[in-house]
Amino acid sequence: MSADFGVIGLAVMGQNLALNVESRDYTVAVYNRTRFRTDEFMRDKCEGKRVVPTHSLKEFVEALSVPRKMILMVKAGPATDAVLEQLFPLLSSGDVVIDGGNAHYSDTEKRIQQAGKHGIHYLGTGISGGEDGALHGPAIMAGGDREGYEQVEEILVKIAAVGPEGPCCAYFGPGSSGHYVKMVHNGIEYAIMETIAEAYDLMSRGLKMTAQKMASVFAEWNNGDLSSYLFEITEKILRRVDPDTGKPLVDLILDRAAQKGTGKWSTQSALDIGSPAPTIAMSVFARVISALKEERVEAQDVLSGPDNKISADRDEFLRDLFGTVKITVLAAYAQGFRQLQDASRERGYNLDSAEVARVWMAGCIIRARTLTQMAQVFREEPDLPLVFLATPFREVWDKGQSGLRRVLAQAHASGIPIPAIDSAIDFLDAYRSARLPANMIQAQRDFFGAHTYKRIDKDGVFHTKWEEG
Ligand code: NBP
Repeated sequence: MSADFGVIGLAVMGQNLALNVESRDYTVAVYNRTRFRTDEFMRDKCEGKRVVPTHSLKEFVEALSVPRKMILMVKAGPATDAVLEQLFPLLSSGDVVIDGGNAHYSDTEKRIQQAGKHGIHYLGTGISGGEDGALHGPAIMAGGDREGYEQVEEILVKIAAVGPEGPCCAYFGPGSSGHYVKMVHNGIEYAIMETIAEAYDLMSRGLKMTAQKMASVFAEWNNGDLSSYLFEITEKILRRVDPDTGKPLVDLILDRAAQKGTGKWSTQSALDIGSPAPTIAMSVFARVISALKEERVEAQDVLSGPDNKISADRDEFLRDLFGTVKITVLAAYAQGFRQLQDASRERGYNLDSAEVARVWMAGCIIRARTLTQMAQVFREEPDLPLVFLATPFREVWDKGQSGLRRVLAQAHASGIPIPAIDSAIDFLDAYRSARLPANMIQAQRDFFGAHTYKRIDKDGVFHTKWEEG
């Protein structure tokens, strides 16, 4: 049987994506480095399905109809290089290779060049939605070879999630644009997760609320303006009780979060291109600090601080917190979209922000109701530098900022850390400041390094001998 499509890598994402493609009436060839995984997949999940198991890359390539179309769902980095090194010589000019892993965009650029030497169409493609999304419909962010995309578009569109504005799949532009969009998606994901964690901390440690009560708050928020996947799962997490202890399961989970790959890369790239993404960056650093568990435990007895109790009226505080969380989540999206625009200019991606918002509306981890409004805003003003400047989002700021400032004061007075929330207000207060203290920084730079400065009252470049006269 000649297969329409191939999947390389049968861990959680590859298996589910293969089943998704098969369910749309395609025959799928599959290959995994470790044979056992392929055999197990065939035995447990593929009975009666049009899935062709193969046990070598040569066999895999021969099982595909020409021009061959395939997706790699293997670990990003050296594992992907190892597969491609063996795969490219087996392929023919005109074949299409989609890298669906979370590759670093610079690796994607390099691989596009390598594929080009073999006449292969290479698509660096972000796939978001985790296990469930891969099976039922992920968000698909493709980039790279346009001709290649046209050959696989039908399949990708069919397997994608369907959002309020159609299938969540798009070709974003040349080079590594698809993987770059996915990377920033994950940066935003980090920031929203951190914001939720901070709100949970304020309610839990600050207001001493039970998990069930907090779940009800998240349910209410999820029914309103914050309606989104991450808020939905937070309610479910808070309601889960550990059968062994009868305690909320979340309370029993070690407070140490991993950070690697895309969230970190998103921040590194923001720094490289000079794009302001502090809320995303602080979310990465929050995970870095969380990993210092042993040090934190020791420091608790060394460094004094308040008792974490928030003594505000609970209902008023929760009302303020709702506005605070809305602004912080919006700051994460605002910074992410801004980074995409900056990167698009810098790297020639030619990204369409409205289309990015549309693809993120369903299937992916940061799907949220607010993205429909964001797509609309970007359609009206494609080069809008910051979503807060558009009326619906400016109103979120206008309505929520006094409450945010109260939450901030209470959190700091109680000693509960809120790095994402803090960074959001600092970012917005800086962005709306016509004059910032960078004049002092320029003076200092000129003082110790003769870096020169410009003046606000006359043209030219100036240097002062600060120690003289
Ligand atoms: P993993 O990222 O855990 O990768 C496991 C797969 O890579 C297995 O098939 C493994 O084969 C293969 N592999 C490795 Br490791 N080294 C290899 C090598 N040297 N040669 C050939 N194959 C090798 O799997 P995943 O969680 O399914 O994710 C797949 C991709 O999708 C990753 O790039 C990931 O970042 C991305 N992604 C994951 C998610 C998610 O929710 N998990 C979401 C979105 C994107 P083996 O069985 O022989 O070890």
